Amino acid sequence: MIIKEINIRKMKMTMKHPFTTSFGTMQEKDFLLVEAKDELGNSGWGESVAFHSPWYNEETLETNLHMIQDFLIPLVLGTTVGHPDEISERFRPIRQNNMAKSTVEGAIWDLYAKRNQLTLAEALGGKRDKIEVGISVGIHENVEDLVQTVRGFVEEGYKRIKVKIKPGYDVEVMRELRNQFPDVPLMADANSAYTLEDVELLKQLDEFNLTMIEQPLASDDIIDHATLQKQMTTPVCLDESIHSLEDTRKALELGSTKIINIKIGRVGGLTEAKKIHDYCMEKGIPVWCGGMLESGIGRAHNVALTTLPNFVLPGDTAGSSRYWEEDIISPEVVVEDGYITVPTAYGIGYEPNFDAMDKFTVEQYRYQAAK
Ligand code: OSB
Ligand code: MG
Repeated sequence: MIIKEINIRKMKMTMKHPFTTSFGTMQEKDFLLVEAKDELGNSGWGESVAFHSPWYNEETLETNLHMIQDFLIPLVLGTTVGHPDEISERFRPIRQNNMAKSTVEGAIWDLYAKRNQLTLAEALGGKRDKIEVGISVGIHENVEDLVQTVRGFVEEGYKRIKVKIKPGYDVEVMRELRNQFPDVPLMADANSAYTLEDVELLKQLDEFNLTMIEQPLASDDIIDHATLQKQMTTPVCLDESIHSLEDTRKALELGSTKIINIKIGRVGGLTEAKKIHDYCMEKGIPVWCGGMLESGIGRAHNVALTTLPNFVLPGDTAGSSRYWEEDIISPEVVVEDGYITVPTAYGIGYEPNFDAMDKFTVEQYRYQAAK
């Protein structure tokens, strides 16, 4: 297929509820969408998961826009693509900027699947027709409010509850949740809020039978996590520290992690995500799909990826209505009894809802291949 046109939309949406992590609170969601079109008029969509400011990783919406416009589009526009796996190879000379790369690559995966009359899940080799869903719960003002929020999600049927923790809001919070919900799969995500000085504190979490603790230590660390894992029985799961298959291999060799959170954007796209999945499967390491508070476009990519067989733990892929009054896809992503039914329409399987999309679009850019 020939990449004939690329469109970028800068989006501004407001989440239904503020979301608080150890870094701060977010409610405005500014992000990019990329649409890629082929010579037959097929169209594929990708979403950048970079945030407005660089608290999760170094990328932002604006650095992504720069990378996409000035470096990535010139590598694909007007060229022939046989298979989307070629894209990450083509982007290899450009260092890092994984979320920017993933946006363009994701649009081309969707385009490829549609052109070949496959669902994105099928194009990736996924087999499941429904996926298990967990939910990530932000830091609350007080534990009573948190318990109430969690109770609501447990009653809705979410298969696993993840709560954000930070120093001063950790052991007692998890103790109370475990008391209230003795049988619910629970986990904690620190978003890098601790150091090895906190080992004694973190070890206290072992009592609560957590499925895992996610990224307790520095966002660029795989050494200290190995030291920590040796002293804790709760499995450590890496999120921020993993950018590639190579990072995964090294972290597993060091014993820094027992579970991997795969985020498509963080690892530079679906091709790399699938490589990490396959490697972990070979090594007997479970993986799950993380979330970045995506709109429906990014969410649809997450759903498709989760159909691969080693996604054996519920992901942070909650339904559209958890985040948005109105999502930008039709139908929206719906969770029923803790499951999302994988769509059967070609590509990402959900149509862009242009009325909604236009409402939330603040800038648009169009690039067409020279004839
Ligand atoms: O660490 O997994 C994370 C949200 C924003 C940035 C980082 C993270 C998160 C979440 C929420 O935990 C995941 C979601 O619901 O999309
Ligand atoms: Mg995380």
